[in-house]
Amino acid sequence: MLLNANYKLTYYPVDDLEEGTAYEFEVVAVDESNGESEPLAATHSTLASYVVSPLIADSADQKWPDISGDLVVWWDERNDDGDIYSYDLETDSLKQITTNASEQCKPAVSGERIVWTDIRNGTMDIYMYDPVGGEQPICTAAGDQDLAAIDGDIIVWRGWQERKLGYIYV
Ligand SMILES: [Ca+2]
Ligand SMILES: [Ca+2]
Repeated sequence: MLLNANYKLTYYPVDDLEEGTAYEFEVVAVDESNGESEPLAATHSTLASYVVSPLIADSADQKWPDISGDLVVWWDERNDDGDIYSYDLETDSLKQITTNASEQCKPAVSGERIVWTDIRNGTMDIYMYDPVGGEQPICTAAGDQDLAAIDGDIIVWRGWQERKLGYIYV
């Protein structure tokens, strides 16, 4: 996806989808450079038709999903204040990523690497899981760090105390 100063990425929540119903989704670029929202006709791209079906139907709360390839991750409250779970769409396998009793939340995934916000140490920190190295801390600095995102070998997050963004190469 190409983004520059004139464009921004916006997510529109989709409500009231009915299970078993097929929906078509469309990607539309909007030019707001003149203060108006004008769809750019040449950039319309219709995606495949999708049928809505639940991925996880557990009685506890699940939210903050993210996806990379076949791997879906989310925050899951079935055990404590929050754990990170993953679901591999190719192998149909559910996996509990974190087991710590405090809250892990707001996960993001890139490839097989999963990052999240973790409060096990008393402030918000950034942790990561990958199948080779297992669970490891990425940033446990004083103050709060959250909103981690990952793309390949680069992780970024928000540092509240530092009032700036942090990053690390893994
Ligand atoms: Ca937990
Ligand atoms: Ca911290």
